[in-house]
Amino acid sequence: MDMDSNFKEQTESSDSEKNNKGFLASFRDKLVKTRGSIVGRIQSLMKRRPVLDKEFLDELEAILLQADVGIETTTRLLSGLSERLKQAGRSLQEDEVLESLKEEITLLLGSPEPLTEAMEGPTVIMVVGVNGTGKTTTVGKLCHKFRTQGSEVILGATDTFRAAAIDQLEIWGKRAGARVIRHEEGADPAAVAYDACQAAKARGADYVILDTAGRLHTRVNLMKELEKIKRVVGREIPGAPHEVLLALDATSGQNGLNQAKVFKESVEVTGIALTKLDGTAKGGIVLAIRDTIGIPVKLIGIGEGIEDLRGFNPKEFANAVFQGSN
Ligand SMILES: Nc1nc2c(ncn2[C@@H]2O[C@H](COP(=O)(O)OP(=O)(O)OP(=O)(O)O)[C@@H](O)[C@H]2O)c(=O)[nH]1
Ligand SMILES: [Mg+2]
Repeated sequence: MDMDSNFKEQTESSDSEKNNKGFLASFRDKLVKTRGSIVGRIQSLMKRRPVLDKEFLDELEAILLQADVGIETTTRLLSGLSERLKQAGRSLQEDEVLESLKEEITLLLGSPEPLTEAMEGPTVIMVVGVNGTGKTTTVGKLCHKFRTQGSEVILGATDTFRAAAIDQLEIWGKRAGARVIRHEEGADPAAVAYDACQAAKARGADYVILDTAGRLHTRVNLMKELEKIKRVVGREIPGAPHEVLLALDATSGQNGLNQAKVFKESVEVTGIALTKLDGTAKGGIVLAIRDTIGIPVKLIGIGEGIEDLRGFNPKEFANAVFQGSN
């Protein structure tokens, strides 16, 4: 099964969300902290000020800034709402406010962006990011997702910096049912990537997912290593890597945005896997990333379990956080 149908499935599930309350409810539960922060506070603001007026916008601004939405994005959201207020020529009521916010947020986040797939041969996905952001976990979850769709996956243990990293990937490979290509600790990561591509071609695998190191002696070394892996896989498989996913910890706020800028400049990140969204009361980073960095959020991690990965769907996200406002 190809990757398009994988993500189409998720998009469809959001389109038919009325028939899919269970899925959305569990999604909302996972996002309870995000909601507790932005939406909980917006809802309590609306109870106090049930109309969208100037004072409402001032208070909303403070809430968004505190939730890591960032100044640029907050300004854009507020000007969108002010515009609506002007056009209406009157104060807006609670349901109109919610609807407007949902629409503005969906607009800001754009359309869902599926993972890019190879025209033919295996699709190569590199997962990059600083240490501890959730790279290996994301690789494991993504592998499981593909496996449950009947795809053949090869994992590459290109984080050779620590032996434990290789073993950790091996465990995920066993859980998800995928072969792990590994070398010794300290081996050349590009050689592991090369072998993973060879193995994928030999077995006719659908995907190669590479787990990369988050920490090296210096950032320059790390970026050089990632560039070398990219070059090597590009020689082995046309168009590879098809995705360079940056694992970004949703709890890292402004720091996360800075990481995204650095990685974007060095290794041409094609998408963000935003991890630990379940563990933050500041989900505003979702809005800030898209708006200020311009890289689409493609996946979100909402827990430590193998199933806790979703394709990111802006409309679904807006609906989930604005619970009860369909
Ligand atoms: N709650 C929660 N925890 C997560 C999520 N994703 C990863 N984690 C946890 O974050 C920790 C670090 O995850 P790893 O996958 O090892 O991170 P990494 O980027 O590979 O780390 P290094 O290889 O050391 O750079 C682990 O305890 C994971 O269980 C998520 O979406 N939600
Ligand atoms: Mg790791």
